[in-house]
Amino acid sequence: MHPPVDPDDLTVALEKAARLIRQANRLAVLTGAGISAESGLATFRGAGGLWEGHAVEDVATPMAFERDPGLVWRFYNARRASLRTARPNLGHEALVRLEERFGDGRFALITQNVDGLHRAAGSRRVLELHGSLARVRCTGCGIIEDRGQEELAELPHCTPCGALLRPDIVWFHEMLPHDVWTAAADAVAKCQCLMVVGTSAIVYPAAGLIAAADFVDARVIEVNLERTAASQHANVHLLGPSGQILPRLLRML
Ligand code: BV8
Ligand code: ZN
Repeated sequence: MHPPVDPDDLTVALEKAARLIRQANRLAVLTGAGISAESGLATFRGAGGLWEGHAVEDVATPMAFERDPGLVWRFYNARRASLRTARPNLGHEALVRLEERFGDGRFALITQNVDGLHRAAGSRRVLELHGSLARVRCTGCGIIEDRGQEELAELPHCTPCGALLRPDIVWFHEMLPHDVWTAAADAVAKCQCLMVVGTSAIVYPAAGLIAAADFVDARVIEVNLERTAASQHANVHLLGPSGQILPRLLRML
């Protein structure tokens, strides 16, 4: 159970967070699986980090795909299927309003999530550090296709070249897409405020963006149900579900 939150403490913290955001010329936001929890999507550590008894870190790797592509595709096809009923929640929508408020060039939405819900909510520019469940990549010719929510075969193959397709997702032990990572690191280096929403801040290099914000003296706001590895860098901790916290914070700006 989460510690009871004193409503007065939360109001004070929200007022401080709203002040930090108003004072920022550039705002960056880093999201994790927690922002999609209220859309009904499982988080990674929430289920003890397990899927069908497998640690995610053991399924989401190139070695697992090499060893048993059918198991890995079962994992991803199950998550693709859960997207068909998932809708963006009020937390995603609040970040769309925030992007509109700051305008291009002064706002960066960086996500570790692969569920596409930020784009579905209407966020115009989303830096997807870990790829996307909607996209597949050919292990032969390298072609990348957006297959949306289409149901894929158990072992999907490339039409042009016949090779096995893989999810266009960054697995553990894999490098993040260079252009996306560079844009994210640059946005954090230039921001005056970083809001960290719904992440346990365990996975690197994404989690490293939080210390990087601290390093450039940006103010850090954390939105989470509990304290995390990010909390040591946070100037303000907004304890509660992001689907409730973010719309309330937006109304105070
Ligand atoms: C790299 C795609 C190096 C997959 C993901 C040992 C061995 C091997 C590697 C490593 C190692 N030690 C460290 C590493 C590096 C490794 C890593 O960081 N491992 C971790 C586990 C320690 N990182 C990598 O491997 C990265 N690559 O390092 O390459 C390299 C170097 C040179 C040359 C070649 C390679 C690649 C990392 C990317 C992995 N892919 N995703 C998929 O999705 O299937 S990461 C995966 O975890 C997801 O993207 C997810 O987003 C991410 C982080 O998890 P969170 O989003 O934080 O989710 P979590 O469940 O943990 O937390 C949810 C939070 O929300 C909680 O705090 C909860 O309280 C909160 N919450 C819940 N509900 C709500 C809420 N908050 C608010 N409101 C709510 N309603
Ligand atoms: Zn191909």
